[in-house]
Formats: sequence, C-alpha cells, structure tokens
Amino acid sequence: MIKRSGLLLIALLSLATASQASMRMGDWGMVMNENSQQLPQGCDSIASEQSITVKAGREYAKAFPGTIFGYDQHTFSFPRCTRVTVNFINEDQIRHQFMIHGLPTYLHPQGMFHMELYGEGEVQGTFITPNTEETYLAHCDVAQHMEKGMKAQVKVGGGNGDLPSIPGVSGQLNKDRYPLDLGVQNMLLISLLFLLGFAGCLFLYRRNKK
Ligand SMILES: [Cu+2]
Repeated sequence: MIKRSGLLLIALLSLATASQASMRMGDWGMVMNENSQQLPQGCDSIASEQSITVKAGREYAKAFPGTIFGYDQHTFSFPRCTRVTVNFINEDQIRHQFMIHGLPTYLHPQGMFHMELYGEGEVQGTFITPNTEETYLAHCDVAQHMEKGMKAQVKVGGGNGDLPSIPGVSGQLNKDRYPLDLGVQNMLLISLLFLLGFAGCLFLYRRNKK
C-alpha cells in the first residue's frame, strides 16, 4: 500500500514538473507552452537556430493611422524545423502579449505559444517551427489590442499568403464605413438626381417661355 502511494506521488510530482516546464510566471508576466526540445512531426532534426526581438508599445502605432498599439515588426519569416528564441520587449506601462496561434496542438496546448508582460519589461521564450508552409497569426489578446494594431504574422517555410489587417501589409477585412463615404453607387445616385433636377428646371423654363 505504502509502495503504491509512493509511486502515485512520484507520478504526480513528475506530472507537475512537466506542466511547470511549459509555464513560467511571476509578477512580471508569463511564458506558456514554449517548446525548445520536442521536434515537430516531419522534422528529423533542428535545421537552424534563430533569435528575434519583438518590441511592443504605443510608439509603434504612430506609423499606422487608426491604430493605438503596435509591434515594431509585423511579418516574421522562418524556415521549417527552426528553433526560434523570441526576445519579447514591452515598452508600455500596460499589459501586452505576443501570442502565436495555430501551431501543432501536440506541441502546444490549444496550438498556442504565449508570451506576456504585465508592464514594461523583457522576457525570452522558445518554439520550434513546424515542417510546413503556413502563415500563423501573432497578436496581443488583451481586449481591443489586436483590433487597435497589435497584430502580426509568422510565415514558416514561406507561408501561405498574408493574413488580413496586418498593419502595413494587408488591408482591413471589414472596411470601416463612414456616413460621408462617397462610394461609386452613391456618386451615381447623386449624378442621377442632379440630372433629374436639371431636366425639371429646363422643362419649367420652356413652359414659362411659351
Ligand atoms: Cu497588448
């Protein structure tokens, strides 16, 4: 009986260590679901090592009208099966994240590699690019931060196109509408009304002349 509970304890302890390995947190923020060791399916070895710096802050929104938050870079490109160390720097006094979505779920729970800083600071995290040609979404998930510009794309193996609404890369998926937006249809309607008015005036003028 004692032997069995001892085994159970060891099993529980190793489980706890395993989950700790994929999560580091403190009063500074957190790094969740990183992967520096496990090879993605179809990768025989780590093909190369890269390290990047991603800066987040209001400062980087200035170049893109309509945005409030931003990253200093919006497209990151990596070869397949590459170990990438991300140096994430938050220059604001508020919480920002750099989260990559859609990664293999057998490596990252919910397909997510998550870095977060509660305020100004810096942290490192690692992931390994899958053996694929895909464009992954990277963003800050704090409410409204992505919509206000904190959105980027991570292209692996050349990627498979650009994502929508990437500042400086692609247009908005749903264009904002303004009441004074003179689209082609509105311009045609205005021209038609003008012509009708003109014809009406001409008609009245001719009738009065007789
Ligand atoms: Cu943010």
